[in-house]
Amino acid sequence: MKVFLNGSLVDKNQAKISVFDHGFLYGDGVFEGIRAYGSLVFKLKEHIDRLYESAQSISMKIPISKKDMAKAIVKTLKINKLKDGYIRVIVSRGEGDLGLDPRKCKGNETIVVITDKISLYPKELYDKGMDIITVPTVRNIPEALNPQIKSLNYLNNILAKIEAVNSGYQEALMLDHLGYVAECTGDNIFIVKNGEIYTPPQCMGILRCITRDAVLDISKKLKISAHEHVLTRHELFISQECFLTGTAAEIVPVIKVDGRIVGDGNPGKLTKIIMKEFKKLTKVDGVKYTL
Ligand code: PXG
Repeated sequence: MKVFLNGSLVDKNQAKISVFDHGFLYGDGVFEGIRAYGSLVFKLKEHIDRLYESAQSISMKIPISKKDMAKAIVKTLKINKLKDGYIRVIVSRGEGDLGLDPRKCKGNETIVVITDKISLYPKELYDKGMDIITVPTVRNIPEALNPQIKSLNYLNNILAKIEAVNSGYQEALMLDHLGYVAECTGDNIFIVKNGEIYTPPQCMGILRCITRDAVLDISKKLKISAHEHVLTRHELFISQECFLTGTAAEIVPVIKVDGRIVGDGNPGKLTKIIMKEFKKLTKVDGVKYTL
C-alpha cells in the first residue's frame, strides 16, 4: 500500500513523520474521512471544503490548493487500485519544537493521504439495528473547542467511545453541555416521529456533516418533512424510528436508546427507504476516476 506524504507516494512502511510533528505532539491539525464507491469519490468537493474550513479556523494554511488536494486523493486511490475504500486526509501543523507555539512549525505542514478498505460496524447491525447508550462525557463546548473543527484532537469522542464500549455498546450518544442531544462519537443522529424527520441543529455544537446534509437533501427529494430541531433524550425514547449517519458508518438503524425500544424494535420503514436512496446517491454524487 502506498501513502501520499508531502507530495510523494511512498510505501506504507516508509511513510514516516517526525516525532516533533505538532499533530503528534498536540493534536494540532485537521482531518477528513472520505469514501470512494465504484471509482467515484463521494462528495469530494464538500469534504475538501470542510478540510480547508477546519484549517482556516485553527489558523493553519494548507500549503497546496484544493485542486491539488483533490488530485492527491485520486492519485492515492489509483496507485492502490482501490475502487471502493476509505480515504483519510490528515494535515498537521508539521514539525516544530517542544512547546505549543505554532510559529515554531514555520509552515512545515504535513499532508498525508491514506486509503484503505473499512467497515465501521458489523454488517448485521445494518440489517437488525443498533443499540446505543448515552455516556457521561458531553460533547466539547463550542466556546472551548468547536466541534465544527474536524481537528486531530478527538479525545472528546474517544472518551465517549470508551464509556460506551465499557458498557458493552458499539456507539455512544453524546449530549451537549446543556443536556441536549448532540451527536454520536463518529456519526449524527436522526429520529422519525409521525412521518417527519428530526436532527439536532448545527448550532448545537456538532460537526457540519456531509452524510447528514445528504440525508436532508434526500428527504427534500422524497418530500418528507425534515427539521433541524433541538432534541432531548425524551424525544429519542418516544421516537418511531432512529438512525445514525456518517461517512464511515454510512446509515445505521438504531433500535434501542438507553434501554428504551424505538418503534417496534426493528429498523424503521423510512430509515430503510433513506438507506436505499443514500446507496443510489453514492453512485452518482462525486468525482469519477478510472483505475
Ligand atoms: N460526527 C463526528 C464527530 C464525526 O467525526 C461525523 C459525525 C459524520 O460526518 P460525515 O461528514 O462523515 O457525515 C463524523 C465523521 C475517521 C473518522 O477515523 C471520521 C469521523 C468519525 C469517526 C472516524 O476517519 N468523522
